[in-house]
Amino acid sequence: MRKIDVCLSPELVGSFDLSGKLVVVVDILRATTCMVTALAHDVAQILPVATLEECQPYCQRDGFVTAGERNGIQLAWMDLGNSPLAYTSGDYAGKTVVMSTTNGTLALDRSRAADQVIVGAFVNLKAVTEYVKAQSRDVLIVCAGWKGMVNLEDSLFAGALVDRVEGEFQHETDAPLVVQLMYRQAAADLSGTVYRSAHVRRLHNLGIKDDIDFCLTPSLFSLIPVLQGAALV
Ligand code: 3SL
Repeated sequence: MRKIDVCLSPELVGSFDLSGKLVVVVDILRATTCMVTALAHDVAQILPVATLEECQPYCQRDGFVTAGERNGIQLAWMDLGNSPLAYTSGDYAGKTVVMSTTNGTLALDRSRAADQVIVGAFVNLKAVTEYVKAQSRDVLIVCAGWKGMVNLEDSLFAGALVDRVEGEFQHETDAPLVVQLMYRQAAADLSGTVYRSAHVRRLHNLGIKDDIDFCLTPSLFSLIPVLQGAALV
């Protein structure tokens, strides 16, 4: 039977053997929701980079858009912050988005040794569930968390995914059961639960409100970003 496990923080990725695995990277608020939304609105590709130094050289380059944040705040030289709503107009169709965020792009960077890396969010949960069920590899869900710490919203997504593939995967450690139990407890009022999280407080303190409900909307898109070389497509 295939196995599934959950890595609750990018700091723990080194404890897992990624070889042969399908890794699902998740940063609900807001990086992976942005990635799904951007590609669903026809950006050509996304180059996720862990550091600002890797991102800045693309500034003002034809065909490129720089995007992201540190501590939730867009850098002055970036074209875009980290709001998924920025992509819904389709204004960036055909562009390459070079994205660097506090946790999400770091989690992706640390997952590169996997057999395949895909991007999950509530906005593509159904598609990710179907993809995970249909393929033959063991699965690791990598939660971006916050600066090395566990967070609520990514753990809840992991729990939702584990719950939906129940019976088809053996749990490799107790982490899948931990997040599944947490998700089942929260499922009746998922957004009410996420609104109690530290990151919602952080975003509210920055005046960011609309992004949160969008990020919690289930299965808006059927697109699954896949890492191919350096780019998400
Ligand atoms: O850490 C990240 O990758 C971001 O998604 C955080 S924020 O929501 O943009 O603050």
